[in-house]
Amino acid sequence: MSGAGAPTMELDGTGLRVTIVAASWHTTVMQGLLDGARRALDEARVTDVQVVTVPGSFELPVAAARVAGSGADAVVALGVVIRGGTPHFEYVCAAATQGLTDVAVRTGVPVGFGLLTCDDEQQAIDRAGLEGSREDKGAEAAQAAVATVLAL
Ligand code: DLZ
Repeated sequence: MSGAGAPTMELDGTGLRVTIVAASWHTTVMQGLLDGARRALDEARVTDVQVVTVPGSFELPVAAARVAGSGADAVVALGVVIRGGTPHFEYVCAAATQGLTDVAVRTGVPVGFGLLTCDDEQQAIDRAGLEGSREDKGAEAAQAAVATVLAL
């Protein structure tokens, strides 16, 4: 985890089943998020990891709902939305964020929130766990999902 007040976490997720649901837009940034999530799950000793790929971030909630209802202990949702010239950005971000929240609360299956909502591509790169990135939000989302499973 990074940022002021962020916790350090030693996680043992041995035996957990975790599914990553990943959007496809902005491939370089998505690859960074995916690599970070996988690395964090590996460090947390989670070996049963599936990846489900959907077209865009708007589709993340339905994928998370299906996965959460199919026996996963936790879901890690990854996506990147970059602001354009229309209000579309706000709608996709709001739908994905509220939808993922609803899935977690309704199913009781923790959903790690690895959705980057950025004004431009540089902001996304800075947070994607790529070489030169300041932050690794894919890893953080994976750690949060596993930590929440272990806490409950
Ligand atoms: C249509 C669209 C646009 C313009 N931008 C993004 C984006 O930056 N990130 C993302 O994950 N998805 C984007 N999409 C696709 C929508 O999420 C969705 O897949 C489509 O509206 C089809 O339902």
